[in-house]
Amino acid sequence: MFSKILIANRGEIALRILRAAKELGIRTVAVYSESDRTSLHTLLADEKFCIGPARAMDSYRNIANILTVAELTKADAIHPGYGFLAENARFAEICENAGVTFIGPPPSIIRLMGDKNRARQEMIRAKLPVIPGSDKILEEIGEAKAAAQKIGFPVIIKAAAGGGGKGMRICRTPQHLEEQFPIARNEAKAAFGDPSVYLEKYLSGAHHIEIQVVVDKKGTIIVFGERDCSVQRKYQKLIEESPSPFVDERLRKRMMGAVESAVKAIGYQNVGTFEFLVDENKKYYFMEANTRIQVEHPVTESVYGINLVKAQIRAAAGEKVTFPFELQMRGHAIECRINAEDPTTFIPSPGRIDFLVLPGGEGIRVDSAAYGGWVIPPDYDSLIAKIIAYAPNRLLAIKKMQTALEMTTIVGVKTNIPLHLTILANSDFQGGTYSTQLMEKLLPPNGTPK
Ligand code: MV4
Repeated sequence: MFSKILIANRGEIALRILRAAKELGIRTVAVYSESDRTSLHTLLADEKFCIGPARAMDSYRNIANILTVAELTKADAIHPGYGFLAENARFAEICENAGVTFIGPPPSIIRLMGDKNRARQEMIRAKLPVIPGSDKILEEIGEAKAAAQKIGFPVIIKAAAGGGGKGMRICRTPQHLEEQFPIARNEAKAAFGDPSVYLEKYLSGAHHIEIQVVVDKKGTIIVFGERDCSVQRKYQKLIEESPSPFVDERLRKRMMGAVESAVKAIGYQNVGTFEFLVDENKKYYFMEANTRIQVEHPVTESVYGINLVKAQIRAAAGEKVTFPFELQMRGHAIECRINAEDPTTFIPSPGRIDFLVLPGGEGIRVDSAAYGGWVIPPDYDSLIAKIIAYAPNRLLAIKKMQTALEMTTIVGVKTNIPLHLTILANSDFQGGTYSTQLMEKLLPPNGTPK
């Protein structure tokens, strides 16, 4: 096992990783930017180093500075968390070359899955169903129109270097595609330094279902039951739950089996998430794989009673990942992402938290690095807390979440708690019959919540 790990992240996930390391008896090194001097992860780590100015490019994405700290502190490993350098294959490679273990999959796997079009082709080879698509990068509009004609409208343009929804555009007609195609390429070039885009058939009213895996270096493959992430706004997940109210035992087993085949086919290692769309007929299609620990991992931890970050660290250290009980999904977990933002305009609301009361009690977990008096810097994402409710069944979990949100008091910054309460009270959400269309129904363009 490692003696010391460097946490190359900030906020709630840095604290989450710090706790896991401490439980495993591993010393921790925090790195922080100039705007994070008073952040909790730096205050609680064994050692801490400022790695640069607020701008992520100069600090949390600054490979040279992070590796300098790793060498200085003789850290055995680096945990990248999510975002920042978590899916940077070059960073993983540089870590390994410097003799520091990158806590994640090998660079080749990160690179493969980072190219969303290549990942699709690889999954076709592994015999997974994928969404009908162009199956190649489209360079010019003629090619794109021909591909769309074959696929059938509506289609969705996706950036090969993207993922997580960035640079995606839905096109309902050839005219629409003609207009959006150059914009999408420019956007992809600006956002990812790569204009490559491809097409997929756009499946409306589907369910966004993802499957978590943990693979150790001894050949153990652990596939977990699903998370439902259909509640998204502008491709930002808002609420996740496990199990999915839409997935039955038969579908779960089929999807878990498909992911196990995929893991074997590509030699996947460490933690990962395979994202699928599932249509009304319960047909599932691979979309993309994420080679990191995800924001929503706690819902899986809750229903399985395990610690995925500890499992991830053990896997990276070469240990066999085992649990002292039989793995089975029990009860129901829901996570709400609390963002410091205006609940109707979605404009970020950084600033000082004047007063903070977070919920607690049986079945409530809060993953947050926020505290009263903390000044939320404007430089990073607006996630300030994840509230996870766990109960014996879905209705009890919803009720527990509603109670927790009502008892949460955040003074000084605006939050999306009112939006969460609107979603939780919605009859499609409560009935478990919602799909990826829920937020469009709930928030008509430029309108106020229904
Ligand atoms: C799609 C899709 C429908 N068809 N791809 C969103 C995040 C990213 N990881 C993939 N996403 C989607 N990809 C095809 N071919 C639907 C989504 C999607 C979604 C779309 C609109 C509104 C809400 C959504 C919630 C989850 C997934």
